[in-house]
Amino acid sequence: MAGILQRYKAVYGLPDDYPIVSLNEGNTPLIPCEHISAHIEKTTGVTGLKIFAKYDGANPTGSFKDRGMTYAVSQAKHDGASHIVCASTGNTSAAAAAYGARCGMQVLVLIPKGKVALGKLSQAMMYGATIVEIDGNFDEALAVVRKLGNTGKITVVNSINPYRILGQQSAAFEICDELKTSPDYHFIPVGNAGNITAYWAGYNRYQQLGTIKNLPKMMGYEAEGSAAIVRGEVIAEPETFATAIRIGNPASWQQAEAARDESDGTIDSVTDDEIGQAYTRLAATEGIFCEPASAASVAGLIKACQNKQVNNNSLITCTLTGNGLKDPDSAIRLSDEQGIAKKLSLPANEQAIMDAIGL
Ligand code: AN7
Repeated sequence: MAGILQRYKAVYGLPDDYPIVSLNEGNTPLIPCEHISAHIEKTTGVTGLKIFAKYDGANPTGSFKDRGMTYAVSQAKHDGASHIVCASTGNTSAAAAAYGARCGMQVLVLIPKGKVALGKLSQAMMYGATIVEIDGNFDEALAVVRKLGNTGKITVVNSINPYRILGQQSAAFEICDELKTSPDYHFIPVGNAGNITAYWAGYNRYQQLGTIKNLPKMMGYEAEGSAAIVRGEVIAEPETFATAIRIGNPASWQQAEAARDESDGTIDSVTDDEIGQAYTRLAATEGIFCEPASAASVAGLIKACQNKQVNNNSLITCTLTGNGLKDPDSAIRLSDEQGIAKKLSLPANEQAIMDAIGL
């Protein structure tokens, strides 16, 4: 299927000669999660939830960032840019590098040294970006990127670029198109808070167009060690094993608070342990392998049900922002630590294997 700019050309009001740079992003699976629903019913008493995971790890570079990047890079091309730049915890850099490569632009990425998951780093390298590993965190990298943008010689493709947020609205359009209604609650991880801002704008746009009647409550979740919005203060040294959302000064802070307040939703935090439990539960019971940060949405759903913030029989969507293959180190570590993986060392002998698995 065509990418999001082609598919939603009318909603975006794009002219026919707009130079679309696309990898046929979007159109990602909306997967029912009956096992998570049953687990919630059993452990919290909240019953009858219809839960869907919007699995944006199925995008061409493995994360939701492709939705915004197709628009930001197309617009940069439209404007005659030769160079693009971003700061990134990994996924933005992978997407910028891919879309930049596709249209022959020079791509510069600033990443926190040692804190980018292996798959993401391999992507930026393969797509041929110039990679600057800084001795600092994402927030410090973004501060430098803003200054690089101020030179006027290089286009910033972080989510402070409004085309990124516009493109990311398409995930909300797809959800409503498929469900033929809006969800009651939308759960989403929060790092820079660009995506929660985009979904809220997307749902609002669809309501203005008359495609949906009601708006969901926006339920955003930061990692506890990086929970700037929840704590109401910049966190100088954010921490979490979910490195994608290891962000202490979210760029779209105010917009995220507005989405929360206007939708009567919440922005809360989940611990690394809660994220890790949701991460392995999604894989081992639903067959959905997302990256750790993505699981903050489902960890948030479980926490909200424990807190009785969710009504019985609600229609729920959870964004799973990135693909599990992005971060093989976390996958191997947690599946092992939690006893999800059953690794046996046995001779190449069928009887020994049958004995070991009890058949
Ligand atoms: C998998 O790539 O900020 O709240 O530089 O990769 O819109 O920032 C990534 C963010 C959630 C948070 N899940 O989204 C980057 C970057 C995954 C992510 C988020 C990110 P925002």
